Amino acid sequence: MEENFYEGSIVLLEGAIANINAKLDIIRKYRLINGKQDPISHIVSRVKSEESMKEKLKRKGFEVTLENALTKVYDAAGMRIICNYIDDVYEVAEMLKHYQDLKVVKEKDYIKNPKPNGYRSYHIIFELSLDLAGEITPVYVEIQIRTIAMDFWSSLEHEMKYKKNVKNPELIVEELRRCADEIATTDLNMQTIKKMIDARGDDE
Ligand code: 0O2
Repeated sequence: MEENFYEGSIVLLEGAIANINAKLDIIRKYRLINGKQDPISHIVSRVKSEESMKEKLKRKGFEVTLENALTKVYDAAGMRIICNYIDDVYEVAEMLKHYQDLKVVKEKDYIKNPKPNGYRSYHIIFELSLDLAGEITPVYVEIQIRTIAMDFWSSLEHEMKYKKNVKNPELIVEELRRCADEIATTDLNMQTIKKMIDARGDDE
């Protein structure tokens, strides 16, 4: 289905995701052989479905065209990097920013500035200069970096948003907001405990 809408550009979108996945794979392995901890728990990626892309283009007031999907909306290619700890989120963001072929187009820190509903995540839109045998082609990739807990929350909230005829929506929104705050506190506590464990190891 996606192939029809994105036409040949699907190769660029999938290629951009594969390129960034390969970069991360090398760093993760290199860190491990050098005795450093892996800041990433797991990575999920996708090319935005045709239906979801068309909906987003309309929502943002753009004409539904392939050109607009590739240049006006930046998440046709999307990756989600899930980390154990909050510090890891920022470390991964910095790691990616060091690549010369990745240019930051937009950055949003919804961890320091959560959305009113409680959504927390670190978003970066990169423009990847994809080298096609000397022909440099820019491709946008949206990378969302968040903790396991933030990701768990986000999945449930996303599920609610897209479900029709939900009973007690106000109560659910309020409960989700409460859980988001609890999760934020737990993330901070887990980070502190982790630091305490690592500091003890250094003394020995
Ligand atoms: P989907 O269906 O998940 O793909 P803007 O920069 O504001 O012009 P945009 O793209 O709305 O444009 O930026 P934003 O706010 O950074 O959101 C990008 C993506 O982050 C969304 O894509 C969601 O995947 C995720 N996101 C943002 N806010 C929320 C939220 O409140 N709850 C959840 N669960 N996810 C959120 P899409 O295409 O909107 O949605």
